[in-house]
Amino acid sequence: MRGYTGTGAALYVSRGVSGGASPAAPQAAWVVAGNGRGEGRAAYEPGRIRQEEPRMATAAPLLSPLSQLSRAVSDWVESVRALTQPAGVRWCEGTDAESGELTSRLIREGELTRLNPEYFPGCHLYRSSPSDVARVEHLTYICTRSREDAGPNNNWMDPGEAHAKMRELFTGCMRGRTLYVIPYCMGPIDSPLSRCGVEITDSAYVALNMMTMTRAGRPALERIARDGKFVRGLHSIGELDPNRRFIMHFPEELAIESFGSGYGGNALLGKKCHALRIASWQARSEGWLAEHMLIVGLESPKGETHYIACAFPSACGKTNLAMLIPPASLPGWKVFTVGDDIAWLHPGPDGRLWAINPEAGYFGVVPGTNPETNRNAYEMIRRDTLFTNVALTADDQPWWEGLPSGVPVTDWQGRRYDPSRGPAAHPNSRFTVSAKRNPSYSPRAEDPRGVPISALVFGGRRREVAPLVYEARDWPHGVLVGASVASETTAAAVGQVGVVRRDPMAMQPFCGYNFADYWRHWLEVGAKLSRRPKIFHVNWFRRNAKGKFLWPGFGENLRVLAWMLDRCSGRVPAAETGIGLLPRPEDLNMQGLSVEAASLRALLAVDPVLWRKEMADIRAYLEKFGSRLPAELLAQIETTEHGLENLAAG
Ligand code: GTP
Ligand code: SPV
Ligand code: MN
Repeated sequence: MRGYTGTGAALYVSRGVSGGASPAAPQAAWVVAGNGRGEGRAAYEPGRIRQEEPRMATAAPLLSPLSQLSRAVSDWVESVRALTQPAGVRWCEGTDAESGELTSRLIREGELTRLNPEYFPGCHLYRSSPSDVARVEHLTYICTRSREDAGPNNNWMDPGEAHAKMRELFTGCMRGRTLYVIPYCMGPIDSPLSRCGVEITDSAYVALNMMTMTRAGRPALERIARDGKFVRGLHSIGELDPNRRFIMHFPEELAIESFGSGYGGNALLGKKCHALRIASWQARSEGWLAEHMLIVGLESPKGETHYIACAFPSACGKTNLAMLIPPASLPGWKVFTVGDDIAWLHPGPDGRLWAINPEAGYFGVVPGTNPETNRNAYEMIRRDTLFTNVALTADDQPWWEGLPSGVPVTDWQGRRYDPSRGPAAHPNSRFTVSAKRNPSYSPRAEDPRGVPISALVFGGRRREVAPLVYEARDWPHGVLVGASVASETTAAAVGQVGVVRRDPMAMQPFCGYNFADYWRHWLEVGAKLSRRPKIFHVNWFRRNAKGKFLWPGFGENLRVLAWMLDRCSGRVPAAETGIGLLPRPEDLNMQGLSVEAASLRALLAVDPVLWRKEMADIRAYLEKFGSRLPAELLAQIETTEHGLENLAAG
């Protein structure tokens, strides 16, 4: 198909190029940036909540062509066109009609399969290349002038060398293909906390995903034209050859170059590449935090609402916690999702931390989703959802491990299902769906100010050591707790599954700079806040000797969150242990839940022997960061070690 650059240009009413007309959005929270034409300068009106992002009218011919909105963007597109030599260029408007058109095209070309329209209306299946099913951390690089700025936590390459390598791969790589230009905004389109980017890709599947996952299209490009600043993300699927695959980040240039994968975080550049790796770098210089966190609102039976943000590593329960359904035995609680994967946290003028979700959709783990674990998620993905790498039943319904019914006949690779070849759905199979399909979507998710955060929660997937929940002594100790997160690896990244590794703040794969500098930045942000959130650590994944989970998880996790809110409001005391503050058993609401007393004891125990070993391991890990490691973290380790000695003695 030919792109539509230039076609019918005579019909458009040109408003000229306004790129770079106004300075970047101001940092002071809540002030809505002007648009360079004297409009929209008003300060944020409290109480006014946008339910809908502005969608462009369908009368496209009356609007200027996208290619004329921003000179900086069109110059870049032109240079990429010359390099990659596509058959056509298509600028994405971001309308539903356009998504429909892309979908039809992918169906025609045999890339998408329409799922049973009776049970799954508007749903489709995409099968990725079998060697392209997850993020590739070993092929992901941070390219900064100084190697130390990337830190021991990242793969590093010299920017000149990386550009040269990528240039070679990108040369002529889009011949015979369409080049899609996707302008996008991460965050509510009118929020001063949002940031924009443009992804160029030769994958219609990636374009389709980006249109669900971000606020993509004309409004984003209009904002870029006003801001004059955007992240450049260049992506090509190349030949999908794992040996010619690289995900390169140039934080100093606000640029991303990704080649050879069409999957998730490797290819949807607004997500991990921009909203975490590049944004974390920007956030450090601008005084905020870009984190791998869900954001959820909890309304208690008394009508008190608190927002919390939680960082768990990939495939460790963020989407599920963000969409939690309160158990029947905890009547009166309501839960609202603001975000399920990424949070941008800004110190507000009131001394609190305010969060926006930069994303507009969910790219969620499919296996395990069922009416028992999460009815909302299960219902959400029954319509207008793009499935990647699930299995099929005989009547073209999607199927995955963890469903209570249905029989898979075709596996995720499109072969006749044979259990001896492994699971029917890939363990990292995903759904892409608009956040607006979520029955518990918070109206505050569109609030340009974001939401105020009462508690930050770190967590990991650990069969042992880490108790169900504990509270950090204070912010600096909370930074140590975050920096010490360890978790079993999952199918979200290529590599061995189930191996415990350090994953500080759940950001090991995503921090765009040296962790030592990042922890220092965390300490500094905390010092600036006058109303700091409390910091907690949770572990829903403790197991007994037989390998069975000790805690029921999912909706029942609300009991733990309720205790945190009691702590935030100063309603209950807590038990001092060496590692932090634990609930007294009587303060966890266990009404209507049967967990054996021995299990609960194990869940709330701090074993001094295991923990001394754990602290030695944490110390050894942190010391790898050398002299850049903030001394405050070492001091916090010492305090904890001391506390553990006393615990052993006591
Ligand atoms: P990413 O999208 O990769 O960042 O994952 P995520 O952190 O959003 O994880 P998600 O909520 O999708 O859960 C991943 C897997 O863990 C799924 O198979 C869930 O069913 C399972 N899971 C989530 N929450 C719990 C829990 O509380 N207990 C147990 N046992 N399993 C859980
Ligand atoms: C994760 O791995 O943390 C994800 C999926 O959320 S991906 O978009 O592939 O990064
Ligand atoms: Mn994630």
